[in-house]
Amino acid sequence: MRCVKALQLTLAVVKPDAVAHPLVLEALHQKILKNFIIVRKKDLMWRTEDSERFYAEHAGRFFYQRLVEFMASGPMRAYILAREDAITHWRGMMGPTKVFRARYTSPDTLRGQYGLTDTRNTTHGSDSVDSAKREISFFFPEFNADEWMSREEPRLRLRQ
Ligand code: IDP
Repeated sequence: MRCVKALQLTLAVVKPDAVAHPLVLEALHQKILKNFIIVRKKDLMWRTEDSERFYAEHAGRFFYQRLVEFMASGPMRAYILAREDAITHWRGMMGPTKVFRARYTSPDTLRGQYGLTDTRNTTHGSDSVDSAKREISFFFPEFNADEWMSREEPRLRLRQ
């Protein structure tokens, strides 16, 4: 019997700058399909209040207002993704936060390839197990992660 590590869930968001460009959105979607099991997918748009709530930890930082307005400026696409080490894998695919750094040190990452500015940097990804749990509930309040882990995960893991 093959023995593989348990699948992990993470939240991935394609931000408004990338959703606005159909070819970029499609390229990101294809990369996601190749690397992850897509558990849920949703297109949505935030109100400013949603954006403020989601990024509350950054309140007071110089880029906060710009970030909050940008994230509520157009449609986004959110995914719940699964694979082994999904959190680290997606963060690695995204690349560094700052676009200059991404472009010069990690040109093959999503931000290195498609990022426009430090704010308009294509994607968001949870950075820990706790934040994945919280952020999945934020975007997909109807999704029951515990139930998915007990019912779907064992079946999907064996297919890997
Ligand atoms: P992350 O998205 O790589 O996890 P965080 O530090 O959590 O980075 O910042 C959240 C978001 O805030 C970033 O993705 C980016 O859109 C924005 N941001 C972070 N640092 C800066 C900055 O120095 N200038 C402008 N925007 C920033």
